[in-house]
Amino acid sequence: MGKLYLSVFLVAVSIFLLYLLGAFAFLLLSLDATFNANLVQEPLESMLNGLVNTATFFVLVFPVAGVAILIGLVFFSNRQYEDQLESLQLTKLNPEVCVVLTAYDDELSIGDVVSDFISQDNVAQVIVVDNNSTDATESKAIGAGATVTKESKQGYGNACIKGLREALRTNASIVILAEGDGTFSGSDMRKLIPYLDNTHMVIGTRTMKELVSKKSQLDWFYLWGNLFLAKLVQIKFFDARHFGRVRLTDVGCTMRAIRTAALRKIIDKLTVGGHHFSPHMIMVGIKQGLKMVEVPITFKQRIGISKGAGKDKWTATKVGLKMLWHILTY
Ligand SMILES: Nc1nc2c(ncn2[C@@H]2O[C@H](COP(=O)(O)OP(=O)(O)O)[C@@H](O)[C@H]2O)c(=O)[nH]1
Ligand SMILES: [Mg+2]
Repeated sequence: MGKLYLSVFLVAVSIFLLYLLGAFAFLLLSLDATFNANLVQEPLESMLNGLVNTATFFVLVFPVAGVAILIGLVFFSNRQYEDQLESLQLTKLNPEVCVVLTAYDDELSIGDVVSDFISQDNVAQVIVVDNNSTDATESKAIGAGATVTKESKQGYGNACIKGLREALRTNASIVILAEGDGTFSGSDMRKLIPYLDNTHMVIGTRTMKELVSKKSQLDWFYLWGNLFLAKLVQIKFFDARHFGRVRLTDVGCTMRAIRTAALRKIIDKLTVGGHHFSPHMIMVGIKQGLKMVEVPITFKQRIGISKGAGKDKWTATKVGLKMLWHILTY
């Protein structure tokens, strides 16, 4: 069904683009015709008139066809629509939370980040995944009260998967995933967790101007790139009524909350070890039928040196292209 939606949607988008092209041509030709009205010879004038008529056809017929298709899509989607709102309320009032933090040579930040997350309500354990750090990441994390687990397979995704697996061995009913680089705030857990009452996973989005530090790595390049990829995921899992089964604006935000039971359902299907893990986890979740929403969270300046997309524009482009390919082929 997803494929059908996608095809129909792509046809509708193509029609709309053709319409824009037609409208543009119409505009150009009308201007041209007016401008040249007194100068041109008759044959040229009649040719222009013919073109203007063709353009009028484009302008009138395509929007009507486009709107008709979209109405049909929404109608069809409405008929397929089942009530999504079901209460998934957590059984316990104060559910136990396990926090997973990724870390790769993050000695400058990891201590403070662990202290920040560990001091939040209901946090039973903070697990730091040390991905072959050569600095004092491990000792700083332990010093601040975290449990450190090692992942020898290099890569951001490998680190995330290892941490999520470890979290499943605890008694927690909620798992929070975040980075140990100081960009995320423990207090944002309070923004994510309430939505787990009605969903299985809550993904952070770092796109709100009011919540993102100007000194953070998110300049226009990252924001627009993320937005583009996020909309692509949305289109891939299209739903005409809500414009996608999940509304997304960010595909690179590590911070997210997931119910342990839902995590158990997807853990063996998480296979991406690289930096394109974030959209991978979202798509695996959607495919497995997890309900999810995106919620705005804060994003601060990174402490220490970025080894991922935040390193430079070239690295960001490479990560973006990997994400693009993965989204298209998943
Ligand atoms: N780049 C990278 N990051 C890793 C790796 N293993 C774990 N990480 C952690 O994954 C997170 C993302 O990396 P980071 O350097 O912050 O990239 P950025 O968020 O794109 O700037 C950080 O918490 C890293 O410490 C790895 O092999 N490569
Ligand atoms: Mg980071």
